[in-house]
Amino acid sequence: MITGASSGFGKAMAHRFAKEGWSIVITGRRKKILLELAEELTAQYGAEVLVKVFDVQQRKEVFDVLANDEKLGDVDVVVNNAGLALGRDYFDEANLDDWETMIDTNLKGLLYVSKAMLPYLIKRGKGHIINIGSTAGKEVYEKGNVYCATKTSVDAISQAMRIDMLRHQIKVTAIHPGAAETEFSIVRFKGDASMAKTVYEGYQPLKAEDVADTAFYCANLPEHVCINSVVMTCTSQANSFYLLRK
Ligand code: NDP
Ligand code: 8X3
Repeated sequence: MITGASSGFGKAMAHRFAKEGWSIVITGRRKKILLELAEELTAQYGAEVLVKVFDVQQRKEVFDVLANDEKLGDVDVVVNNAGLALGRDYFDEANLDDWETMIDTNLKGLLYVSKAMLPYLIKRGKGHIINIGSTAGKEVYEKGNVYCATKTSVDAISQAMRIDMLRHQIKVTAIHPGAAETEFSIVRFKGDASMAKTVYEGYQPLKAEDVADTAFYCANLPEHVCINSVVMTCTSQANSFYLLRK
């Protein structure tokens, strides 16, 4: 099951897993896009695809859609990918609503989805949670304040989950990508596509497919192997601070 499958990393993961014969559950808020994607995946790969539409911020909605659904009983891997940045502003100038949306989506949404899905994995005594963090959770940068805080939290929660899930033998992996060209910056800059484009100028950023490949690799290791954490950047980026533009 992949959250945020209507775009970017999640969509690329849906393609990667479906192509390799996995049955998948794709989720997000944009129903039309998800239904079209499901059709495409079935037509292209013959994949079995279930669509679940919900907003990860809405606690009741998440549990209403995900809990007690026998169709979700055999989910092996949950990828907590849905997330966003909103704005790039100094702390004192940033918008409180943006902050709340990032916290509610990137942190609380991940907690709700995990809590709703874990009973299925625990019942089967195996499974895998893959959380998408960010290099923004590894080094905090100027005007990144609350986005960086949510991704630092994803890192901490992933470590905590791995410890608490040990007794259930459930794997927890955190993948922390650097700059990747998806809808991410268009969302961050609230539809300003030219501003978003400048983020990726002068270098080759990661592609969504690169992150999908990594998630696929982590999800396909032998039962006794768990990749705990991956930090991945394009070759032109070393970390949040160092990016080589030509
Ligand atoms: P995109 O904007 O392309 O995709 C984001 C996905 O998240 C969409 O499918 C969107 O679906 C979903 N989403 C957002 N808010 C909600 C919500 N409230 N409820 C349900 N789904 C939601 O961005 P990316 O693919 O780049 O981002 C995916 C993840 O990767 C995010 O967590 C992001 O923070 C992280 N990341 C991104 C990097 C980048 O440079 N691109 C680098 C490092 C990490 P819908 O709108 O249909 O709800
Ligand atoms: C997204 C990468 O560098 O915009 O998490 O924070 S960055």
